[in-house]
Amino acid sequence: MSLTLHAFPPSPRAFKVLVVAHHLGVDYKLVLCDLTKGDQKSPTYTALNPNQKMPSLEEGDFKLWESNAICQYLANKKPEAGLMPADERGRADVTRWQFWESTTWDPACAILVFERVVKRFFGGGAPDPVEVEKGLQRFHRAAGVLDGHLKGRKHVCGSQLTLADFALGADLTMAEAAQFPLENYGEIRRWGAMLAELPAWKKTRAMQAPPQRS
Ligand SMILES: N[C@@H](CCC(=O)N[C@@H](CS)C(=O)NCC(=O)O)C(=O)O
Repeated sequence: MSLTLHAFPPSPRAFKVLVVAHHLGVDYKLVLCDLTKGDQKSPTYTALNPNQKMPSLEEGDFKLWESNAICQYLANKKPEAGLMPADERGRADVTRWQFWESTTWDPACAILVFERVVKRFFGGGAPDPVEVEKGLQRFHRAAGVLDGHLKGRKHVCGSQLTLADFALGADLTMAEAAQFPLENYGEIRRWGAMLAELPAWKKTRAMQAPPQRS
């Protein structure tokens, strides 16, 4: 049965599911959900995902949205790759970091991405200094947690690469464009550099045309 990913590759949430598919070697068809054209609001797409947000997955009559759920679904197709550990505590650990990504890390990064990248990309005006300040505060709070956790660990969940690395690492694809203040977070920079060397990472990065600076 063929698997379709509806995604807008420049977005970190799309990057997350695409990089996992590439790392696992899962065959998929990409249907561009072009956010610049409002594809996410079309009646067809809304029937697939009533949130009118990408990414979404379709496989036969099965439809799934929420990027971390999609990543779990993909990982379960190739359990031998170990992106989702087999043991209960290992699974809980990965899931914990996926939840933390959705609730804490991504929302912090997203403020800076919106103010410094998305607004310019969509002609939405200059960054709002109040929002940028809020984004910086949240970023530092979250980055302090992640950086401290990564000390002494090669990957987020220890010695093995898991979905947690892909979930949390996806936002780093915006680090330069959104000027994430990473100077004092050497562990995040070390871990991000390791992720950037993965073949699947390079392949997915190549699909992420950088937003044009105006
Ligand atoms: N929690 C969702 C977030 C999805 C999301 O916010 N997608 C954004 C792209 S970065 C979107 O499609 N935005 C379109 C819109 O809000 O109109 C996930 O991880 O899948």
